Amino acid sequence: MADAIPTLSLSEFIRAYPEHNRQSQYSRYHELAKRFRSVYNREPNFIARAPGRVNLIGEHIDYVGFGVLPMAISGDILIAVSVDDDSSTVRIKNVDDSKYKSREWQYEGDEQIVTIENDEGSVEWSNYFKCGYKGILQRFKLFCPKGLLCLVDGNVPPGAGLSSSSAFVCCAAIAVSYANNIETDKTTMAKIAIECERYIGVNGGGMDQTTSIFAVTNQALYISFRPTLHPTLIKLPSLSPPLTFVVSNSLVTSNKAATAQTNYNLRVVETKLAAYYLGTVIMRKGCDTLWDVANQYMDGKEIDSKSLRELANIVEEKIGNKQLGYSIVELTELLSLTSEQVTEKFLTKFPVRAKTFHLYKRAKHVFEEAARVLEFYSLCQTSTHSDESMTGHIKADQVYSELGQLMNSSHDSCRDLYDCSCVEVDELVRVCLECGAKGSRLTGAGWGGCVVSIVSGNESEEFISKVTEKYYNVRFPDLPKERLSEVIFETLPGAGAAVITTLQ
Ligand code: NG1
Repeated sequence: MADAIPTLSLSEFIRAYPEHNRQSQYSRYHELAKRFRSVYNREPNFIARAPGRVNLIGEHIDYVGFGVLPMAISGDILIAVSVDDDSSTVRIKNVDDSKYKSREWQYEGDEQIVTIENDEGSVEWSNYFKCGYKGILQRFKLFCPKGLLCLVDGNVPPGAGLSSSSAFVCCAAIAVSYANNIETDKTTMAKIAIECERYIGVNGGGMDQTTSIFAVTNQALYISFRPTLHPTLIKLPSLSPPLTFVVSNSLVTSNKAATAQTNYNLRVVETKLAAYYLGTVIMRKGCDTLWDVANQYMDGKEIDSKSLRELANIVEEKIGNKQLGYSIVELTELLSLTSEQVTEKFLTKFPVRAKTFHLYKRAKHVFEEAARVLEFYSLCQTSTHSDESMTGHIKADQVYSELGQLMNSSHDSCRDLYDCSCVEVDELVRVCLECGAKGSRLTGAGWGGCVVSIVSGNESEEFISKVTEKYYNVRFPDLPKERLSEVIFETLPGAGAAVITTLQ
């Protein structure tokens, strides 16, 4: 199949990891297989693999329908699997079995297998696997799925905005489909993963799963979602000095699923309320998403950054910046709906908790952030061939500065308009800029997690040591030195998901 998830031997796949890292990755796969043998007393049939991602720009706009610009990182989830033809029992274990307890279930029909209940404040880890399992069973109508013995190993930090949850869901979906001899293409797999991750209770977008599945080494992705899911591989500008991205973890963990009602899902609702309202005032008919507002505003023509900036101005004109947001009573007046209609239309599918809802700030962020993504994308397209001549240097400075400014404005907007940053992340962004980053911003859902900085390649080592001194040594003086490379690291665009069929 042309666009299927690649199935490769380890020696073919290992080239997808950065060179300095290949030997340790090779050992990691072999170590996983060895653990598998000692845990299950048999050989794994294959290892499924899916990476996390870092979003370069375009935060909280995928679920609204606007394009985003992420790339995969080399951190990933591996699931070693042995297929059991004689039963329908699924066993999953984690190499870190002190933190993630072994789980087992017998297939008895969809409803039984995926009772995905999260306690407030925590999420059962195996639920992410169950999302992928249920997604594949439902989509391909598998009534007699194979039994599976699985061992999971991951090195994407959880709750850090690097998409560990989607890497796990994608990896599980790929493992279950491969084990059941299902042939499918990447787009179908990405759509399944996007939909089934919502079983966890987060009304998420599609950026993470699409990146995990479609990524290609050394290329970032521009992903558009409307009218259809469409990832485009893009080359980052080849500048002199070379451009690098450094990811640094604030070490504030934010559990998106556990806080969904007051954070992530609430933001989705606020953008929907804003879309409905703007639709009624601009087009006389409420819209479902802010992308629909833009699409109708453009009368179906391509949405460009100029029109998105115009829409941000329309937000200024039409929705007052009501500091405290709108209560439900105020919303009923604004939208000319009854409170039952507001509840039914916006607050039922994924319940949220809020006294007031912010329409102005969320809509303004979304339109401006969507414009920034298009501007970043266009800079990447026009500056991939600068040379090392003097004009090349001048151009490189300019490109660095323009990309950096877009990233900085994105962070300011996440902090001030989308309210999805936190004190530590803001401090880390400030420190990164002081230490020489050309631009720096939170990446992923926020409320903690990681920051991504654009750094000139020949300065990245110095940058990392300065940030270590000013952030980690000050806030986390007890952090063991050997953990530093996990919490701050330079990253190149990594490869997407694969199935490793032999360890040769
Ligand atoms: P992370 O960083 O993985 O929590 C989440 C969403 C994305 C996107 C970003 C914000 C999921 C699975 N992931 O990412 O779709 O909306 O937040 O830009 O819902």
